[in-house]
Amino acid sequence: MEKKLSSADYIALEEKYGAHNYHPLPVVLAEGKGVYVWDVDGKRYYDFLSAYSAVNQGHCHPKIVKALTDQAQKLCLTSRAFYNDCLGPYEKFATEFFGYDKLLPMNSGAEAVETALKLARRWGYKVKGIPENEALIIVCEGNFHGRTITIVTMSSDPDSYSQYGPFTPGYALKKVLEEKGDKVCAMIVEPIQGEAGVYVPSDGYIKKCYELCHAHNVLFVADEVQTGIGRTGKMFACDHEGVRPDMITIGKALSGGTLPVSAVLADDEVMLTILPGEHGSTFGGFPLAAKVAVAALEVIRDEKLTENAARLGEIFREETGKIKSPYFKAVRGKGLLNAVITEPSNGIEAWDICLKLAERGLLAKPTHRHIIRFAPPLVINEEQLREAIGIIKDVFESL
Ligand code: IF1
Repeated sequence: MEKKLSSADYIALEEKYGAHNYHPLPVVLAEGKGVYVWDVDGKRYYDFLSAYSAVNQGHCHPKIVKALTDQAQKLCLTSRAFYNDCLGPYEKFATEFFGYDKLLPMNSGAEAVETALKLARRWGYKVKGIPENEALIIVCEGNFHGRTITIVTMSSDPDSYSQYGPFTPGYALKKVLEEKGDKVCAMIVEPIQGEAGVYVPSDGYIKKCYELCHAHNVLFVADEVQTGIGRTGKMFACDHEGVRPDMITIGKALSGGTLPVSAVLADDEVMLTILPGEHGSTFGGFPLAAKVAVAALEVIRDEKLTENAARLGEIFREETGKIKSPYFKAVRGKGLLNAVITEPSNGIEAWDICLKLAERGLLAKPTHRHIIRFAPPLVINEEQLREAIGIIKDVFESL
């Protein structure tokens, strides 16, 4: 019988054998179900991170797990060298579900974003007629779109890009549109900046960007890897402003947190600028992903998780907004993507507050020194939400 390892043992293993590219909270999880996760000692927590919005459908959703395990016994991976009986039906389901002509399947969110950047440049050269190698892409201050070298080239956060140069040329901020609009192929934006600290843009900002882009024949690309699939109380965060982007990147909850499954959605004019053999990935859209993604989207639809996020998000912001504590500054967000802005002082930072929340059975993580993101699975019910809000209030008011 193997000796039962303690939390400290597991942490030591990662410390010794794993790259130190994260600084996790000292909690070692072993099980997850719905809104709850359990650590190796059996302690239960509310999961208010949802793996950065990948677990919208709740941990180990039975319908999604069944789709995964059923398909895993039949056929996992064919590569795109051949057709299979899962990808076409998934692409049909998802393009009708989201209202786009086509879907290009990838794995991680970063790969979906890279694919969107390639599609945008390809469209720029082949459709807009930008001279080869001169296409520009507009990005926003404070963006987070992933961690590949091209993507961190666009970042304005030194933690993301420093000492990873030389960088991929061709990215500029919004202000360049007027001066060099003829060379700009696209603008890419997170409708709500997650990593930057759940920055909800002012009403009309997304629509204004969309209109500005279209005034200069520039593609408006929304990165909804984190905000999409019901998280903000609409299917896409762009839906809050009635904007239908020319391209959307999705990921995370597209698999309900079971596998890395991402995709780019676009209409034919953009999507068909990439010809057979000009882009791809070994696992992109593989049968397991195709079946899991359909099940994950059916859960969002059938359990009305988007509507639940809208209703419970209002309660979350209203109730946490009543917190009386010198360490509590504000709460902001949309749907169930929210963040509390703390007032670090007396040596107490967001990290310390998250440690106290964990002691009280609620997991959340700071996005910066002073911002704590709260994003539970969208399957949470009002009773669970109110209990969690009670924990948050108690912790802040007892600091
Ligand atoms: C980490 C952040 C969130 C994303 C948006 C693309 C991607 C992400 C809007 C890339 C990924 C993840 C990455 C993960 C933590 C998490 C994160 F803190 F890093 F920034 F959510 F805010 N577009 N976000 O949010 O998708 O390649 O990761 O599948 O790197 O620790 P990915």
